[in-house]
Amino acid sequence: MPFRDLREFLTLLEEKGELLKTKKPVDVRFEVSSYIRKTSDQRGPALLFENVKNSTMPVLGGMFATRERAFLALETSAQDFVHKFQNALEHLEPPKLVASGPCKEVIHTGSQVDLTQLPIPIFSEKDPAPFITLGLCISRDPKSGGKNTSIYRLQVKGRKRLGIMAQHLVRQLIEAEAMGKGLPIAIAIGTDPVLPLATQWMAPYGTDELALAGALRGQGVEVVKAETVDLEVPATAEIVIEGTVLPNVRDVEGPFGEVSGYYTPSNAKPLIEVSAITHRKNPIYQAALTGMPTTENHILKQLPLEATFYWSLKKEFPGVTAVHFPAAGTVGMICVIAMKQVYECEARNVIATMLGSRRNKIIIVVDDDVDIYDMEKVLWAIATRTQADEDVVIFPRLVATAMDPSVHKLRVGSGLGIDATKPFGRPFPEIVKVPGADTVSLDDLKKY
Ligand SMILES: Cc1cc2nc3c(=O)[nH]c(=O)nc-3n(C[C@H](O)[C@H](O)[C@H](O)COP(=O)(O)O)c2cc1C
Ligand SMILES: [Mn+2]
Repeated sequence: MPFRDLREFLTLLEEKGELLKTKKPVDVRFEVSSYIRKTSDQRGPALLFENVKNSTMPVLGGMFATRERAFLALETSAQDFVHKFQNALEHLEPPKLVASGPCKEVIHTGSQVDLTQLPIPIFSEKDPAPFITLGLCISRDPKSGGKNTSIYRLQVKGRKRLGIMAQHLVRQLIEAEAMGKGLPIAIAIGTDPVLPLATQWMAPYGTDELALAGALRGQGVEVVKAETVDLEVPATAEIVIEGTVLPNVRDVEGPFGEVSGYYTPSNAKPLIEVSAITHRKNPIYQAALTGMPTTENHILKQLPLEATFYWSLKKEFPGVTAVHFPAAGTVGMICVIAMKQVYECEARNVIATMLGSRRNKIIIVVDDDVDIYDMEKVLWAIATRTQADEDVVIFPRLVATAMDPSVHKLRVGSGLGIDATKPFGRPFPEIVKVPGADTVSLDDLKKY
């Protein structure tokens, strides 16, 4: 059964010891983020702050900070999640319009609209303002009507103003501007946990990410009409912010502590004028930390990205058994691939294919006997199975990610491939094994 809302998922997390509720008074300026930082670094529980200074709303943070919690959200496992994504892609399930929902229990419009009433954290030292970091931004192409749902950071700029740094939504905005209009937007915060994960699928422009969410949950996402814009929003969201991205306005946004582990500089970005805030009774504000890996921002991206590349590589190279984008590589700058080589040099073809994609900075290919989710084992494979003169490939001058601070020119970088598979077709030493180590448990010893 899919989760109806965020609250059902929190109940599950609590049962599993994966949620820590606290009444410690906390400040939204750095204090909430300091605890999310701590639990992320310790792979600790999600945190629910029930006593936030100057606010009646609790703040949730760190919910997606571990892969295990993301698997719980998707009701899947480390073995099955790639299949779950593929199956969902083949059976998209559009949202279902319903008459009303809990997100309408309280409605603020006009002069009642005040973003500063929400307990939005200031996360990192150089962030100039509070940022909404887990808002699902829903919008529509003004020409085709095609919907888009994605997570974009939103900088609070006053009671009714938000800055936005967006991708697909900007294409829609440019269409709207050409028609002399603004772009209506609705931002859902605190939803069924499948929704944020679904938005991280690298869907082609024009694909409704909410339909993928519906397929992943096995039931269309229930949506209700927004109050002040012609859009539909998830019915069980904790909080919904409605507004318009203003046409032909760009305003300074940032800096912001980003997924690269560095601040990205301030820049001119679009501006949202907020027209309504609706919420459930006693709403929970959901925050997500972004910054030095690992954060929930990294985990949210990781699973959809791994599933996407697993299937695209698998088509060409059936020997590929797993794809991992480690958080340390910011989920994009390092990709580790496990495979059973069928032909000599096949790992190098995989490297060449990956260097031709947009995730092309450092590609490491290992044999399928290496646990690619354990970077110690990956380093061991590099140490013991590569010779630099034969197994390293450097490809100069490729499109780089905008998040790479080491480039000389923005978005121009180079690619590195490391073939850390064993020499093909030659005898190679056997791996040392301790009989029984896979099956014993230290709990056996506690019984005596
Ligand atoms: C917590 C979080 C925050 C994000 N913030 C931004 C952002 O501010 N701007 C952006 O362009 N992408 C951001 N992303 C990445 C996009 O959500 C992601 O690339 C998405 O697939 C893009 O969707 P789109 O292609 O529909 O634009 C963020 C992702 C997460 C998980
Ligand atoms: Mn999109």
